[in-house]
Amino acid sequence: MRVGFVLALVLVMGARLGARAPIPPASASPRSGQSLVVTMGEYWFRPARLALRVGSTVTLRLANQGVLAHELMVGRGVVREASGKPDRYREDFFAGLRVEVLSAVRVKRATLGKARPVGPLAEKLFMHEGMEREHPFMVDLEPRGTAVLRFTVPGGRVGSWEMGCFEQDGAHYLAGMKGVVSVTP
Ligand SMILES: [Cu+2]
Repeated sequence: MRVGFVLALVLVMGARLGARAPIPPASASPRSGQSLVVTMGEYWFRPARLALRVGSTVTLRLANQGVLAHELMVGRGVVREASGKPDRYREDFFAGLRVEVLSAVRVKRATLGKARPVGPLAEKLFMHEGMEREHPFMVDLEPRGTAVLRFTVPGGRVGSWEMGCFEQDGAHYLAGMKGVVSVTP
């Protein structure tokens, strides 16, 4: 009786799993892809901690749910202007990375830095910032703006990074709009 019940339960669960999630192709391993959603508002990132794995292809969905424009930069070492206002990161997480732009809606501004854009949407998004190589990779979204980026995490990025928004002359950063991006092997 009990065995029959367990068997029935397994069958029901199996049927559900089968209906919801098609079996991935053989080439896809659990480590190969990460899908992350990061929302932004006054003055936060949610979640405020991201965990990335070396070698994984990350699909990052950014959404501005605030009433002000917000940006995402990921780096290390805050660069301050002469006035002392935080402006950007010295070391850019995205430098040298291929970044594919899968979608971009209500983008206020975007800088490519030393990242390499992939696809027609990326070329369009970064077209006006072609010469601004000193600035880190950055995507700044208007309220209700969204962007979907895809990149693969290289081995040299292991360690702790920071994500931050430096909008309004660094005021957002000073108000606490930052988070931790940890990269594990
Ligand atoms: Cu902000």
